[in-house]
Amino acid sequence: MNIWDRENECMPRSRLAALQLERLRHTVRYVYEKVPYYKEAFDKIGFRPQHLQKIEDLANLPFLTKDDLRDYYPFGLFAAPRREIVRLHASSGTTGRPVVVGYTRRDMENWTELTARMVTLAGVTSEDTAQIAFNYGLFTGGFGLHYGLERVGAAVIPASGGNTARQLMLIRDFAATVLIATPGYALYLGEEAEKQGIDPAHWQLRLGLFGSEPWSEEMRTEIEKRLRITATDNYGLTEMMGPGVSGECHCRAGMHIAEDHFIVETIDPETGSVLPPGEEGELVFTSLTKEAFPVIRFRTKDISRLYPEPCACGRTTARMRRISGRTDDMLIIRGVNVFPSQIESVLINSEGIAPYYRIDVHRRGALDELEISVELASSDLLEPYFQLEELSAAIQRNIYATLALNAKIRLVQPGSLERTTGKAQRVFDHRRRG
Ligand code: DLL
Repeated sequence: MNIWDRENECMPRSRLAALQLERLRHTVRYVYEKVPYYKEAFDKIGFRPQHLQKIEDLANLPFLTKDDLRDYYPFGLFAAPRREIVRLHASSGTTGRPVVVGYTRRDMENWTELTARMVTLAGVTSEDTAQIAFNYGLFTGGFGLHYGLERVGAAVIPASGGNTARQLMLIRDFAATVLIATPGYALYLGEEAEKQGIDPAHWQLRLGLFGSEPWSEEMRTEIEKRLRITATDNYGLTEMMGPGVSGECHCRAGMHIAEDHFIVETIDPETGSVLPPGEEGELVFTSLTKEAFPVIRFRTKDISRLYPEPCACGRTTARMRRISGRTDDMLIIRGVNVFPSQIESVLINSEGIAPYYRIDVHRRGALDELEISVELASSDLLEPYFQLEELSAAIQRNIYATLALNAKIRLVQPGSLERTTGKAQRVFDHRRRG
């Protein structure tokens, strides 16, 4: 088994903790000196960098939120001067200003190392040909993975996002062995291949590295079946650098976090208090080595849980469970907390429907209404009415069994729900204003 950086990925946890503390103390001093936002925030609570004596002291520091980042658009939180910045990226953001992040030369070097580590975790080697179907641009996915894959020695196909017919052609003609995409787009590629009568069994493709949006275990099985590959999960976010923050190894028992570069806490999203390891909560990240855009206690809104115990692969870095949803994706419907991923799991397990759906929530009078649009797998089913009735009743029963909620099920024609090449939007909450 290939480990990219044995020294840093397999060190005893006591040594890792010492390294984290040393780097954290440096980072706290660094931001206090270089970024007025942090100086002000620390001064407000009477905190001085020398007060940080142990890692747990981090819990005394204030959180950084996405709104804070937007307030300092574009460069207000940068710690390095312009002449040291060699790259800028930004997260698109669905509303308002994007979040802009910068990288020094050393940040770029670390990012490359961490994405190289992450693709090695998933099983990529210099023998592979890797097709990147993420957008190359301000989004971190394309460029981020590009450099890591190159460092590992894989042959990179920078296909970028979109143009599905060309993606399929490249996979076949350039004999790609690894596909890098969002899980939703990977599924769509499988669907298109089938439509065009292409059998992925004739491809060389063996491995997928998917991330950037939430997906379920059931979705993984579906992608593996359609594309005839092993599908792995990896996680990252622009604020922390992009992809390369964590990824699955061949054990596929959670994503290994690059803990020598980041400290992750899980907090109760309601109260903000730190939870013991193993409990589900919102992930909060602190960077330990970043120069241009260091970040202390960034609230991700992503829900997961940490596993600090060593993995069967030999790495000692803690793992995080797949993201079950985001705090801002969680719907409260008639008092019941609903994550779209729970609905996805039910749908993908149902026979006769395709793994595409759309969730709409309306308020009718005082009552919330949950409507789920689901695509039929094939148009053959459009014929017998009683079969459709039965199918939607079965889905409704299964949703009820999982969520204790009655949902209205709308069966729609194959191919009628929107496909995206990037991150998918599947939830539309019409109760929200603005
Ligand atoms: O999506 C970085 C990335 C690119 C990760 C390519 C992996 C692969 P942002 O656009 O800033 O950055 O979006 C970050 O996407 O807070 C999560 O909500 C979500 N996300 C990212 N990876 C996963 C994943 C990139 N594996 C936001 N599972 C994060 C679930 C994910 N959600």
